[in-house]
Amino acid sequence: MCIFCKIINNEIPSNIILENEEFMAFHDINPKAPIHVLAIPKTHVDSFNEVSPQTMEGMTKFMQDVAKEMGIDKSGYRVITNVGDNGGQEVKHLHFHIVGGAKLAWSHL
Ligand code: IU
Repeated sequence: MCIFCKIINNEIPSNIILENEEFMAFHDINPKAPIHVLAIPKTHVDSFNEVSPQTMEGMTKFMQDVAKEMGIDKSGYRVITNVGDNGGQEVKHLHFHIVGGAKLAWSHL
C-alpha cells in the first residue's frame, strides 16, 4: 500500500485540515512555504495522468474549500501537481500542493 493510502487509513498519522468521503487535506511534513497543504483523493490514483474529470470536479471544489479553511483564498496561493520523473513526483499517489501564506517566487521554471 502506498504511503498516502496509509495516511488515509490512519496507519500513519497526519495533521488533517479537511476531509470528506472522497478527499483529504493535510499539512505537508516538509513545508516549502508558511502554508503548504496536500490535497488527495481517497481512492488511489497514481498521478494527474490517470485522474478522471469526475474526480477533478470534486477535487476542485475541495481545494477551494481548503484554501478558505486556511484563510488564503483572498491573499492568493498556488496549486501544483507534479507528474512523473521530470515533474519531480516523489509520491505516486495523486496529490495537489496548495501553497501560500507568502509572496511566492517563480523560481523553478
Ligand atoms: P511530490 O510532488 O511527490 O514531490 O511531493 C511529495 C510531498 O509529500 C513532499 O512535499 C513531501 O514533503 C510530502 N510528504 C508528506 O507530507 N508526508 C509523507 O509522509 C511523505 C511525503 I513520504
